[in-house]
Amino acid sequence: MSLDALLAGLDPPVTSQADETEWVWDIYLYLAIGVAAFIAVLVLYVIIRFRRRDGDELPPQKQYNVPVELAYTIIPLLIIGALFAITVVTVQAIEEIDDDPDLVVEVTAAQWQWQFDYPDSGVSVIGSGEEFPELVLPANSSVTFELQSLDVIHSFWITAFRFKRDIIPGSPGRFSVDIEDVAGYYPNAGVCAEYCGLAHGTMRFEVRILETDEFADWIAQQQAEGSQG
Ligand SMILES: [Cu+2]
Repeated sequence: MSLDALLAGLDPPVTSQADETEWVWDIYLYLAIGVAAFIAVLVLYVIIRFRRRDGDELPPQKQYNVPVELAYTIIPLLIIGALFAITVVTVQAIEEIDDDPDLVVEVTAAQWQWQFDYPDSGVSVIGSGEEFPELVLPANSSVTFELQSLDVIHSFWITAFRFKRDIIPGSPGRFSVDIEDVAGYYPNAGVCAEYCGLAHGTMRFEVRILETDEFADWIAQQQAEGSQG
């Protein structure tokens, strides 16, 4: 896990897309640390080396220094160009939609609750009162999420996906992820990340990632409970 994720106490990434996002984030982070350290060293050097001494005149004054100016123009341009290219390539990869995923989950957001529908199996999960709904997903699978809002703008955010997407009423959205071999329970993973009214802060959900056969059992159990009710 990267340094910033460690500091922020985030769940580790659970999708290959999240790994890519975190990889890009780490490049920015460590480059920024490197540049800041380099500048700090230069500033300290100048402060000490050229500090005013008793009786000193001003040091020799120069108007320009072509090699230095070229260096501090070209090097940052190269860095920014590289970051731009890395970002564009990664964003395009992350935005790729899987039209034939292992699982489709329809996410419906409304003030102030989440509903998760599994259209292939007719299963539906919705939160009730104080209880957060649980989004159950199979490990080692591709999942496409279809997002819609019934009222205002919400934002579907699973921190372990390192990804969030606004859900705008009247404008359904989609995104795909490849979930890795990361079966586990992530109780604080799901959040609405767009202020959507009074109870926005309680608009959360839990995430549980199950092994393939456990997921099939869970679906069967939900179907049985659904047909009883
Ligand atoms: Cu919301």
